[in-house]
Amino acid sequence: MRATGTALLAAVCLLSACLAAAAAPKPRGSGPGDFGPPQGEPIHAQLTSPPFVPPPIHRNHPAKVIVELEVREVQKEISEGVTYTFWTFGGTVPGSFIRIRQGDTVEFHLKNHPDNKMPHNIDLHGVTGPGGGAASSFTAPGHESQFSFKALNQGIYVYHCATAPVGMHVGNGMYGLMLVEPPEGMKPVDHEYYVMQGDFYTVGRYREHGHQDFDMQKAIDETPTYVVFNGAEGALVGDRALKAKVGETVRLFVGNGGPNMVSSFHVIGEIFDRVRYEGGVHEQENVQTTLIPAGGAVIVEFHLEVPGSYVLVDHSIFRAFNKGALAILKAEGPENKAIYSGKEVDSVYLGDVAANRAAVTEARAAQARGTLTKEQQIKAGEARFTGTCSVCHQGNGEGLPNVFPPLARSDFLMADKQRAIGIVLNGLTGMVTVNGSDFNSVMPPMSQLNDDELANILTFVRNSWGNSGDAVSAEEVKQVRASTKRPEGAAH
Ligand code: HEC
Ligand SMILES: [Cu+2]
Repeated sequence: MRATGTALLAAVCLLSACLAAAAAPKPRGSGPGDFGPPQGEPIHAQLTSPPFVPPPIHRNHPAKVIVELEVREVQKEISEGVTYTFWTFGGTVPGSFIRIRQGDTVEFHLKNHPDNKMPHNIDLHGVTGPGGGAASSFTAPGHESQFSFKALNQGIYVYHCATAPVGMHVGNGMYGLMLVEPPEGMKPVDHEYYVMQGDFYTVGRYREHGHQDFDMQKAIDETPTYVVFNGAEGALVGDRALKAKVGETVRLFVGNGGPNMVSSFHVIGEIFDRVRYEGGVHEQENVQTTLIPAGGAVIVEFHLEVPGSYVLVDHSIFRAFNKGALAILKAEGPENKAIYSGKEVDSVYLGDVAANRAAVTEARAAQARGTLTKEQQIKAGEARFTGTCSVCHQGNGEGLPNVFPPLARSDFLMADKQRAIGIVLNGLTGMVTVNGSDFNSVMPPMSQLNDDELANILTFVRNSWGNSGDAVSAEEVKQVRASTKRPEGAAH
């Protein structure tokens, strides 16, 4: 009985879906579209590196489009002072953006640079055919493969390497996006940008300096060290932030390379006017957070009403603040107090991500050379103090009466260097007396900071606002970390 009821219900639903589909005009370019053989001279596709997107296509006929993509294995920074060997399509993570028109015939050339160590291939999700091109494009270092396909379906499609071990090739950054425009083109907007999330697995901890290798076990366990946009923590902040002006419309092509994580993509302070979820032709409106599966992509559009920093995050929020999944879109222009009263979001949300990276970079380079000075540590420490400690102890180190003790001219802080290191690593609870006032509150352990960060922060704190003391070295922090116990649940 039950089964019959379900079947009946399904039949009714199917029927109503059919009716609805018949009533609604089908968007042009939806469904497979073969508009005949390519016309005119072959066109060489203009590919772009992220976050840029090739210009819109103004063509009213199908063409033969030649795409040349070169695989390169490159060493780059994944985070400040942390290098990683990325395997890339075109030298960047994500790979070069490909833009074609529905019905185009693509002659695809995959080149594997002779300096590379690995064979590679490409599976384009926008290709109709076995493996999305994978079998036809297997290419050894120093070789080139060629295959052709007709782009039957419009949409935004992920491409990725599919050479075994597939997870490792994808996990090293081998993915990108291909846009197949509908024949009538896309609605013009003021800015189009290309953003793609990916998760990375390194042997060392988050922000552990030096060169880091791929960690297969972490990848299998799906415990990423980094989750980032465009291949590196901070790839789209500061000078490299996406830019727009108040009054303009922005279209983001957002992909998720994975290999493992699903993205809860959100822009802090914006509402997506339109989302082509899953990259399909249907639009959802007024969306706060959109899900992007691994190996999937979306197109989001919004209009900028007020100036400020809009923060792109994976709203699985530890990834944003502790693994790097954070980017900035900076909108400039006049305030509109009727819509928003104003005040920067930067200090509220960004913390040490907005830190003065130059100071941090300089200190790290000096340390590598063995010439790190106290002054360099102070500058780098100040950058990290902001947003890490300042939320409680305040930017001027004065704390808040009865709640957060002062660090400025703190007798307690300056009395014992080892103890101060231990407090930051392991937290502090119970009664403390600072400059004659009692505090009985809780400071959480901050052991997620690495030895250099902690050493620089404490060097800054012990030499600011009237304090003066010697420098704290990363070695000292390392020793305290090894010889003390952190509370249950704290980072190591
Ligand atoms: C979430 C709030 C919070 C954050 C963030 C925080 N602290 Fe604290 N801190 C406290 C509280 C509360 C106490 C006092 C704990 C108690 O009453 O036992 C304290 C105590 C201290 C003390 C000892 C007392 C003093 O004033 O000398 C030091 C040193 C200190 N913190 C340094 C830091 C540093 C450095 C950072 C950043 C790495 C930091 N704290 C981040 C809340 C915080
Ligand atoms: Cu590969």
